[in-house]
Amino acid sequence: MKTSGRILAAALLLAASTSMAFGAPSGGKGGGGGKGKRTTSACQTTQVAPTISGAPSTGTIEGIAYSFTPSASDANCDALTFAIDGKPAWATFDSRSGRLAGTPPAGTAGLYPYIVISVSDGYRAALLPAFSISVTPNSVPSISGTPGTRVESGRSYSFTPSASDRDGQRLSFSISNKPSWATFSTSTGQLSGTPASSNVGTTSNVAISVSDGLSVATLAPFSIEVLAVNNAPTISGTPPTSARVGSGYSFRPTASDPDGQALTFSIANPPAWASFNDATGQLAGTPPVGSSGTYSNIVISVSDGQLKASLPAFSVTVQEPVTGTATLSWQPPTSRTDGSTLTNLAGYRIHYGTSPGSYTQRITIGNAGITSAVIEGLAPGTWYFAATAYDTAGVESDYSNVGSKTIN
Ligand SMILES: [Ca+2]
Ligand SMILES: [Ca+2]
Ligand SMILES: [Ca+2]
Repeated sequence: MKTSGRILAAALLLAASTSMAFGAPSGGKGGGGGKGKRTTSACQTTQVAPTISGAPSTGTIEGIAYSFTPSASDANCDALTFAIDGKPAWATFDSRSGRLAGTPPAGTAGLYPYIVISVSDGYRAALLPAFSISVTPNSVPSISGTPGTRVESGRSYSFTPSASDRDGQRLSFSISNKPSWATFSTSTGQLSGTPASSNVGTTSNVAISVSDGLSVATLAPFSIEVLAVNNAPTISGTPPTSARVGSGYSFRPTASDPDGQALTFSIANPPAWASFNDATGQLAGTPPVGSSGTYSNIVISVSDGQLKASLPAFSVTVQEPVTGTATLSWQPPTSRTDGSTLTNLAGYRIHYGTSPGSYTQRITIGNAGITSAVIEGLAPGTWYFAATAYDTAGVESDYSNVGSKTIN
């Protein structure tokens, strides 16, 4: 390559010196042998050599395109053809335009000297001074970054490496072992996506590489673990806010966990008279005598072992038991249903209950001379009362009219 460059350059120099030594040929010969010569009045008839000029770049980098096209003209409008000596093997040369172009591949770094581009009009040649192209080695691109290695399902993940190339070459990215839930940009190297709960697990040996077209650099392989998201349990329910001494109190919240985890319950500020079941969340008990008052800031919570949910704080007010009394009075019967006189009246029975005609309670008054009674200990509600009379033979009358009283 270099040797042949020297020979051709010398030959062309000889041709040039010949032209200079002997001067231009006579006008009679002008255009006689010129192939494709244009015969316009603007073209000079006295044959002269073509001219060539241009300043070729003298350096490039492996992988970086090189191009040079000289300027050439001929005053006689002769068709011009170009030639080159010392052409680098990685370049091509166009004899019609004189363009030298190519991209030196990896491994071609070095000096390409004695490149001579010439132009000929078929009679004479002109040439550019010999030049060299220095091809410098490609720099491997660099890639860096610290990718995230864990992501919760349902959350977005994104990682973009930093990459650069000292030679300014266009960079492209590639990936191996890409997670199925992620997408990858070959232009930016970004790995991104949102894993679903079905993607829970680990993808190992994820490797992102960058290439400048000649050399590849790879980021240290990493793993991405998709973690199952734990959702908080839920708890609901409306606890009764009042209780009564001697009456049972009970509340059990409704709770569940979206992930199906086992739940445990806890309570803050439980009333002393109640017990709490940490497996069911039930708060239950009977306020004893003397426990009336307000029990505040009771908080029932549920936990899945990690996350907790609580009901709003509530209070339970324990009230004294309410009982009422009813005072009944009646008039003793004096006759039987057949009209005969009643002579052996023995006593009365008071029947009562919370629905008329259906009496669950009964008291017997075994003295015909008593005509009134006070019934105590009646719980809140409406009570209905009726009286009967009975004689010494045990014969009992029908119910009297019904009286009622509402205990608040
Ligand atoms: Ca010419
Ligand atoms: Ca490079
Ligand atoms: Ca959970």
